Amino acid sequence: MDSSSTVSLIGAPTDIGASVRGASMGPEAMRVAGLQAALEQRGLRVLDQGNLAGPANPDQPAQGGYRHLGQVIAWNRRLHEAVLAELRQDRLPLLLGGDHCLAIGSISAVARHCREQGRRLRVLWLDAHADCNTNELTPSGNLHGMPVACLCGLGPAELTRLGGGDAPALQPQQLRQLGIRSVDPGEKRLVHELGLEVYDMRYIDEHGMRHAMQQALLGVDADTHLHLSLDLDFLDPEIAPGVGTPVRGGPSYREAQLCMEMIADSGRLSSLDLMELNPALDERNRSARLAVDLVESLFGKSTLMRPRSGSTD
Ligand code: B3U
Ligand code: MN
Ligand code: MN
Repeated sequence: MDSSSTVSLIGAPTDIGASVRGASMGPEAMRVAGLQAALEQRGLRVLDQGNLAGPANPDQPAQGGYRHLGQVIAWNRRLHEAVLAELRQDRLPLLLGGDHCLAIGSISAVARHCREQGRRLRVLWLDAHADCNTNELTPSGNLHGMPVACLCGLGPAELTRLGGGDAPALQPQQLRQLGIRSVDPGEKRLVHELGLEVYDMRYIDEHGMRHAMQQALLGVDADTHLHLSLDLDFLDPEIAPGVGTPVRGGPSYREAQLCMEMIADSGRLSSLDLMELNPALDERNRSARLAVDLVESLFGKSTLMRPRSGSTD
């Protein structure tokens, strides 16, 4: 990612995978908070591709352990195509969610592009939740609690095979989860079975964000495509109240900034999901403004003292 790069904003205004309504308004709230101008300030070119269209939210109960599966498939298919088109034009896709079920479309497109280009992929998943349920394990049927399992091949074929072919989009070893503090009992077993590398809040409390991020970024090199999937409920709800499923005890403002700065310092960020902003629950758009603030750090608006490149200690 250099300063001549182009970022493409893709809005996906839906809350189809959640039970708390309102994430559908997320894309517009981030635009109102000045996302485009902030990126341009960082020297990036920005193309706002507008919002995708898709089925409305019928607010139905779960069937076979899934709520709104048909609609979730329709949204993710469109998103997969849209993200892939941007990657093929050498642009950095920035998904404006929308609930986190949309990461299935976004990350499956990134994984497909990396496979086609022979590039390594590392996915950082920042979230209060592990998002690793299946239709059998889920307490809610909400698909925003299942994208990690789907991306690893566990889920309905229409979602696990979005990019064509029959391999899952991701190998569990390509993922790193940070900030996790709410996991359902069956989901916990699956996280262990898959062998996911998780830096939960306990780890961050004991070892610090700096060490957790150093671990999460280990092995990222010049050939690595780094994807960040940022669920805004990763952040402590005291600083980011505008989310549908807040969980107390998340990273502070300073911890979140450090996390973004370390991603920026890696120089490898190549695609990004900004998910689960719920303006209906926000206070005067402050969570959206915080998201923009963090995005600025992700793209290098940093402190004066930068670590020497290559130094990791
Ligand atoms: N694990 C719960 C809650 C949840 C997951 N992701 C969000 N909420 N945002 C579930 O319903 O799967
Ligand atoms: Mn999530
Ligand atoms: Mn979450």
